[in-house]
Amino acid sequence: MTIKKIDLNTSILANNEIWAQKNRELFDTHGIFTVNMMSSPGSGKTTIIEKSLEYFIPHFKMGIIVGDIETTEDANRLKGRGVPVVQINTHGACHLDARMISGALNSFNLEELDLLIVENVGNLVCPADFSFGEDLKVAVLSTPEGNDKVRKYPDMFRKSHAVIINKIDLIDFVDFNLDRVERDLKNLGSRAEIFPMAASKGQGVEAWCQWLMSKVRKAN
Ligand SMILES: Nc1nc2c(ncn2[C@@H]2O[C@H](COP(=O)(O)OP(=O)(O)OP(=O)(O)O)[C@@H](O)[C@H]2O)c(=O)[nH]1
Ligand SMILES: [Mg+2]
Repeated sequence: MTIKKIDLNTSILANNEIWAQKNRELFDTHGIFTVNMMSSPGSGKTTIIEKSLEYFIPHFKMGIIVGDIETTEDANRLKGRGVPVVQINTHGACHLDARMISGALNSFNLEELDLLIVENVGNLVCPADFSFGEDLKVAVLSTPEGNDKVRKYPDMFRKSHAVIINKIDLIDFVDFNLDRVERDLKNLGSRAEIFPMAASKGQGVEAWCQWLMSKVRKAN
């Protein structure tokens, strides 16, 4: 009997790419701009989305998908603002994949969407590998996580079009050096826009929102 060896990683990613392509076609057909927001657990993704809504809502018909292993806590925080929110629970998986997003899209009226923000599961590794057909990847790094993360988890940062440095209000209390992080990003060949932010205080939120809104407008 011959033994067939399957490269599981390659085959999983190739399958994800097929679903991502299907999503991409849907996004293009309906003119939907999509953002994949990624970070470690607790860096501030949901807070950033909460605070960004006031800037986006007057300009775009928005939708939000939030990914977590369990609970609907993030969706509960985001609902009630007139924006449809869908919570995906992965029940153990450490990232969202394109097929999950495809399933969640059934809960939206795609004709009614210009901007879809996806908050990925908190994890600095796997979400970077699983695109869902998005236009932009955004990485969030918060100051208490330490300034070695770009060097230790390069893939997510290398692939991201923007990096939000959140919890900048805590920078004097933690060992974090913004210049070092900017240098590390350059060393990776990153050309990401960098947005220092204190999302919970609303600081730096407008600059990031203006940047994203210009990207959405350029794409249309
Ligand atoms: N000091 C400070 N705290 C913040 C800031 N932004 C968010 N937080 C707090 O950080 C904690 C985590 O924020 P979340 O927005 O839930 O983080 P998240 O990335 O969505 O977390 P997961 O969905 O679990 O991965 C909350 O207690 C926030 O209030 C900030 O700029 N400064
Ligand atoms: Mg969250």
